[in-house]
Amino acid sequence: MSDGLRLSVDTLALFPPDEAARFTYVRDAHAVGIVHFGIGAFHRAHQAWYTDAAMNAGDANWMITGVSLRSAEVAEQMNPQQGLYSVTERSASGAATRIVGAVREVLVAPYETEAVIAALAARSTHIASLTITEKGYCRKADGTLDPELAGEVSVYRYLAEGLRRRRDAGLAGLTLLCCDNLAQNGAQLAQLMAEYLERHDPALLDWFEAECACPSTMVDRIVPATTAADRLAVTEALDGLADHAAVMTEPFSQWVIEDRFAGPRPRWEAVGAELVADVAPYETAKLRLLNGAHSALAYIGLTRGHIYVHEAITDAMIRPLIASLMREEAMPTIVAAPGQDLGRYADDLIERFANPALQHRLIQIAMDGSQKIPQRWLETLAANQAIGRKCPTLQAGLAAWLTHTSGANGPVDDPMADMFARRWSNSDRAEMAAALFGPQGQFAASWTADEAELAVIAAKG
Ligand code: CS2
Repeated sequence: MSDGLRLSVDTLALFPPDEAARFTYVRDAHAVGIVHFGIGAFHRAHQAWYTDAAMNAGDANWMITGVSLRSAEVAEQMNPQQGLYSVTERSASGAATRIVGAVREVLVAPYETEAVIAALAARSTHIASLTITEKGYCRKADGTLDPELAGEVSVYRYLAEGLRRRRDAGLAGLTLLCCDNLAQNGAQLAQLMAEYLERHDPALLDWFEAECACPSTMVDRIVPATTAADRLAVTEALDGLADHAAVMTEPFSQWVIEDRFAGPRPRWEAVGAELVADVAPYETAKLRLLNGAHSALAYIGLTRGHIYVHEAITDAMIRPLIASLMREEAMPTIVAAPGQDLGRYADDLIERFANPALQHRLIQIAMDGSQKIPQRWLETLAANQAIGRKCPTLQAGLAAWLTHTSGANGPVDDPMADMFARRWSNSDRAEMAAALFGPQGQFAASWTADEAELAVIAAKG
């Protein structure tokens, strides 16, 4: 990208304070209230966007310190812009770009460990939120903590040190807010954090359990990876200013949060979030319908030569499969909350997937399948199995995923990629299907296929 004039606090003056185009609060007047791990495009288009709206509506002291766990890329994009970035909502009827001011700075944890811990231990901080993707939680197949993976470089280490410092300083605990697509994500984070502390700092465990809270959340907004062409379009929308941290998204967004915080929180409910007593029905519906359908579109769509979600959903062979996955296989496994209309949700999802302006690549969704499939598909399969019902579409999905793990769609981007490659080098499809979904298989803790199902998964693709 050229080094033309760039979005920053100085160039912001080009935009009159108009809520539609930019935030209107005075950033320097606000303290940091949130430390966020995993400051990728999704966080910027979702939680940071809600928090920005809350401050715009008069809420105070909820600036965000972003933390990257590994790469310096986002820090390099955002820090020269003092954390400013734009969110562009795209649909068939057009695009709207708005500048968000809620992020103060981005720290790169491996190089700025002390600054990360100090941010967690600051008096003004009340929330540590996370979008570190499924693999960031370092879980074994049975959902417990993998102590080796969690050892040195995981999020747990920073959280544990930050919490210890708070306790030692006599400060209040934090709310740890998991915003990743895991089932019962708050309860999982609480359990994994407790397992980590048992090993590394057992004396902190009681304090953690008494003083901190891990509410569950359902987060929803489709955010494709930003491309060079997107950045050029944003430069035009920003009257010639370049935004190296620009994010693209759909107009839709939803955030359902369990209202169980350890301390203060932003008034997110004033800007569209839903604070509820029980997130489970929303979270389960989102994982099994939206994310479940997404993964099926990805693996089946890729095997049929598609590149984008909106192409796959209009494929006359795929569309009815996605409808049946949602309506016949996933929906009957979910007990809706009062007022939650699952049929309408499924219809709306088909429309959202068909948004031609999003350019959402199937290969982006296809990554990390080993981490996603248990809560997106295997829980649905297990629930149906318990009442003796078969799931032909999910079986077709598993067959397509099996094909994907062989490298048929290009390099396999997955923490289990090495294991897949090793096994594929001396196994046929039937052996692979059994190694993954048979009684002794990799995913047996979530769901086990019977002989007939194994044959279907092995035969297709
Ligand atoms: C997608 C999700 O990449 C994926 O696996 O299924 O990121 C999805 O776009 C979001 O969860 C939508 O809220």
